[in-house]
Amino acid sequence: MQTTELDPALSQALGDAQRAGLKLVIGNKNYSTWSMRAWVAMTAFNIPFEEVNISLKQPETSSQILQYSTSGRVPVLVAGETVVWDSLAICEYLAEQFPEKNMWPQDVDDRAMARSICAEMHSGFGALRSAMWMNIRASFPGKGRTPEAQADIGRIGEIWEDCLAKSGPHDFLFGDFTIADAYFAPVVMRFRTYAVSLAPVLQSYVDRVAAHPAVEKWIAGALRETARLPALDVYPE
Ligand SMILES: N[C@@H](CCC(=O)N[C@@H](CS)C(=O)NCC(=O)O)C(=O)O
Repeated sequence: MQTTELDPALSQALGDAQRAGLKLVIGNKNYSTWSMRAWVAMTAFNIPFEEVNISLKQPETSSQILQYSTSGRVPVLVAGETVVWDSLAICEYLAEQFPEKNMWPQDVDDRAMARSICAEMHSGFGALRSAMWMNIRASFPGKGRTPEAQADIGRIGEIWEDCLAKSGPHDFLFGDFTIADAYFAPVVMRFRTYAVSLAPVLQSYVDRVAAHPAVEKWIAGALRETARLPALDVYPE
């Protein structure tokens, strides 16, 4: 297990994180979608935190995670005495702790929609998740297109189109970047890895999310990782 820093302004960031008392425990950046959501949200909104990396699927993974949370899963946010597990609970906690950051959309209807699509992502899209797992370093063009995964892709396209029709074709789902975009960032990674062909308005959203500085930082971290999960690095024939 190692504790790493966020960016080159290391001591400043780490000092801020220690003062804020926030620690985010995450899995491998290349593979861990739930970790990515919380990390991208915190990074995009400039919330300082100390990062704790745990390599998934190792003999010691479970005991390492259990040091932070009895859930046995990452991400985990440790905020002083408070432990918050589950990516959605973490995002809600942060939105409440940092109201000035507007992590959710400001408009009440948009906020309801943003929460709905995050909840749908959180509880659904199982076919996409299992047939088209996240592997940022890999390239699996055309793989994983089971009928059920195709249906999930169609539904995600419908959600994004709906949001972008209201916010604008050059925007994030609700205008400025929000938790909802962080929530769909791992889907964006999958669409790139599996070369999903999309309508231009959706493709440009994918490109925009991938180019967001917080997402770029996560991708760079995934590319730097040396841990490999062989079962996820090759797509079975
Ligand atoms: N619903 C949870 C899912 C968390 C989850 O399944 N995390 C996976 C990694 S992405 C995990 O911790 N797996 C434990 C393991 O592989 O030992 C969330 O939103 O945080």
